[in-house]
Amino acid sequence: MPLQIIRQDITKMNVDVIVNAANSSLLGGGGVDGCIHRAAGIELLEECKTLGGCITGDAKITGAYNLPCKYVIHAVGPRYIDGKHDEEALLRSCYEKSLQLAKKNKCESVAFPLISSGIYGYPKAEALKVAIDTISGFLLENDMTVYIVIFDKNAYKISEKLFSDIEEFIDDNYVDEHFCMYPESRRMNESYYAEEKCMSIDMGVGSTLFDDLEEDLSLDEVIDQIDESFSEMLLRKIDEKGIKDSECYKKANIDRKLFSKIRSDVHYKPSKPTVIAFAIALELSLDETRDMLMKAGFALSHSSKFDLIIEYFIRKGNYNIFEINEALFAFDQNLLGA
Ligand code: AR6
Repeated sequence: MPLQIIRQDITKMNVDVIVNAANSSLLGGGGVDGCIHRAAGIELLEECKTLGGCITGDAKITGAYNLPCKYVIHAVGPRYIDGKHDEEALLRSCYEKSLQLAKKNKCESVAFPLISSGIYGYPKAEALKVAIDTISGFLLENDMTVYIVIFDKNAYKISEKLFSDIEEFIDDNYVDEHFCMYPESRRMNESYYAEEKCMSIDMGVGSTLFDDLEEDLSLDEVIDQIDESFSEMLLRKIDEKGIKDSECYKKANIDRKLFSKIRSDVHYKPSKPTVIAFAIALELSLDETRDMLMKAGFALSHSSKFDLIIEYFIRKGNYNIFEINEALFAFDQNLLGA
């Protein structure tokens, strides 16, 4: 998955390069800067002393010494004043300059902390948005695996409004499902039957699918009637939407190698998050998404928070995979992508 949000101590990341949220002296400090210098050892400070500092919004690269990565990029984020002092542009510039430096040094994987969101006071949700926007823009043009490392999960939240909307949607639908478990209430709830019918088609386990097959066919003949596979459906949808393969897998946050595998193997068995990632990239409706999931043997269920969050976004017509991943992360769910 090209962009991942994870919870980790950045000094433990096994990537080509980690990014430090430094200050313009580049001579160390508190927060993640302190952690990185402590873990790297004194040689890092010695090298930093030779760099002559760095201006806000810019970045410089050094070796990584005792850290498991190969390099450290020291980016200097802005101090947050009131949002009217170029803070956003300077923060974007930190990510852009760092990614360009990583690319120039042939790094294939990079881990970022949420620059400026600690001692420098940038509101965490906004800092995360800037990080996601800038990195995903870069990934549309470049192949790289980028991690946003969130140290203290409780310290950041997606917007309160989005969080409570999703929570409400989950609550309402969990309640429906629970309510419908009892026969008397099932009779009162017609929408449940609509859903249940749909689910049995989705799962491919009800009688519905097999009703279409003639009873006197041999097993070979039945197997000959095999439906379009997941891979075939994906390629067909890409053609129908008139988009390029690369546009599709990048929007799906799926890397090129995995996409090539799927393209070349008509019977490729994807994971559920991979199918959903493609459904989101192709902006499929809920029915089309269910159809694509069924091709890979999956369904969308109201008994799963993950599924409900996906359904929430599709119903809202919001197909921004990075925003969906932010929400999944906030609700402790697996993220979309490979
Ligand atoms: N791994 C990942 N993220 C971390 C870690 C860690 N080990 N430790 C902290 N964070 P900050 P800034 C998160 O304050 O706001 C220094 O003194 C932290 O939760 O490190 O850019 C420099 O020398 C927060 O979300 O950096 C500068 O003077 C994020 O990293 C100044 O602080 C950034 O917090 C820079 O302030």
